Amino acid sequence: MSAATLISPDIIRSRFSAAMSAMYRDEVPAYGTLMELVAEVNAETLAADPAERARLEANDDLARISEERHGAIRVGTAGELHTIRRLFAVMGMFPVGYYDLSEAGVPVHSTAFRPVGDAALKINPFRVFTSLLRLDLIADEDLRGQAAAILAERRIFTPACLELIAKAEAEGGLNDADATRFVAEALETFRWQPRANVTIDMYHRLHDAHRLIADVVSFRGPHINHLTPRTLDIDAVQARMPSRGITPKAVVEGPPTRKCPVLLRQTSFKALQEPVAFRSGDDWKDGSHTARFGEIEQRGVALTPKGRALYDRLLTATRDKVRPAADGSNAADYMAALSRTFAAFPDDWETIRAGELAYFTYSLTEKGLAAEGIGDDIAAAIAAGLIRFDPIVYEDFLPVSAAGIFQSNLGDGAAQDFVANPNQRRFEADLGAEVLNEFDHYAAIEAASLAACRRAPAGTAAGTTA
Ligand code: OOG
Ligand code: NI
Repeated sequence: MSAATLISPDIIRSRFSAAMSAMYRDEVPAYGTLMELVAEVNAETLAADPAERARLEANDDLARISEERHGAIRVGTAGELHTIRRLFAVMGMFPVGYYDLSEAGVPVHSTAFRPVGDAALKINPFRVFTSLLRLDLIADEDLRGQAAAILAERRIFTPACLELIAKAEAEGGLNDADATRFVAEALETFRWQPRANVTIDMYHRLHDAHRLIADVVSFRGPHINHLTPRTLDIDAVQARMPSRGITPKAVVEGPPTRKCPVLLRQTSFKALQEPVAFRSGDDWKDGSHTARFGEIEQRGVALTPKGRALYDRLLTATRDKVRPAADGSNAADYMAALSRTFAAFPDDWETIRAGELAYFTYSLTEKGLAAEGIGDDIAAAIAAGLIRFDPIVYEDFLPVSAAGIFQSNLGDGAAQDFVANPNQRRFEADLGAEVLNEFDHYAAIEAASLAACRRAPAGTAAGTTA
């Protein structure tokens, strides 16, 4: 009986991402400007390319093409991470992937909470890149203890939010009215806190240890630090940002511009300096903090481990030649070197597919539906026009790109040398769940599509039954 009144987690997620978007545009006006620019460039791209427009129309909701795809937060303790997992589960968002950013000079490890499966992604693709601060990587033992003590005191979830999470877990979901309350209460966790939790002296000590530590420890909650709409032409948005009075980061992260897009390209406008009041006895003292920015993303095909190894090799080779400078002075050299190096990555779909560099979904053509099976040789079945293949979109993140986004928004010189030590076990213990391995997930989608092609009864297209 009561199950009939529960509403879908996908709907709660849609309401939540719309509420986050409105809150963030309100809090960060430059983000609203970025959203306008993205909508303008997307409209131009669609007008100039009717074939792309038709393809998108078949697969996506064109009216929502410029909406947010992801946001990011940074939490401070294992307990916070554990509860945030439960909060996102109410909205059908589950941890996918493990990203160790210590390797890239940022003292966090992360996952992405996201909808899993085509139907859920289509209803609303919003995901949240979530990082856990690693105080264990901080050398100063005294400061480490004080930071841990400050974090232990704070409560980042409202009591009503915790109650509604427990209710959703106990009853298998939320009804409409509870879902509305849940979205409002959950939003409080992600809201900007203009009043810091610490004195300005403590802020500076944390900041000197690492800017990211100051960003996490100094505040009462894990403010959303960026939102990211989807663009159909990231190069155009990057180029036009200055004309709108916003400063883009120096380079676009990820692969270069290609005919066959792979993985994920992303860029952002630089984080803004914002006024913050710091504790000073019973009073407050004015200061500032730089944390929040806006980002854009453009996604391509998910790569297999073999394709990803090639991608990583080419990216490393590029960066060995030209390391992108934080001030952007060698940005053009870097982007040119990236394009040159990536000439070694095949740029037509059949070569990419045959080389097992990326994941695809397979489906029967009209001819395939009418045929007596497709045989064992996939390449032959494609050549004979029995099956077609379409790229599976990469829905996850890239550690080197994420580190580039972190660094350009934490300020110059934010990278430090940490002993790289991925610790997925520890992360999963804190999370209270295992993360889904993204490669396994894409491989399973591909395998299921091939199995469906093989299972289809012969002569389906002609209307006969097996
Ligand atoms: C997260 C940076 C990573 C992305 O798009 O790769 C990220 C952060 O700054 O907290 O959002
Ligand atoms: Ni991001």
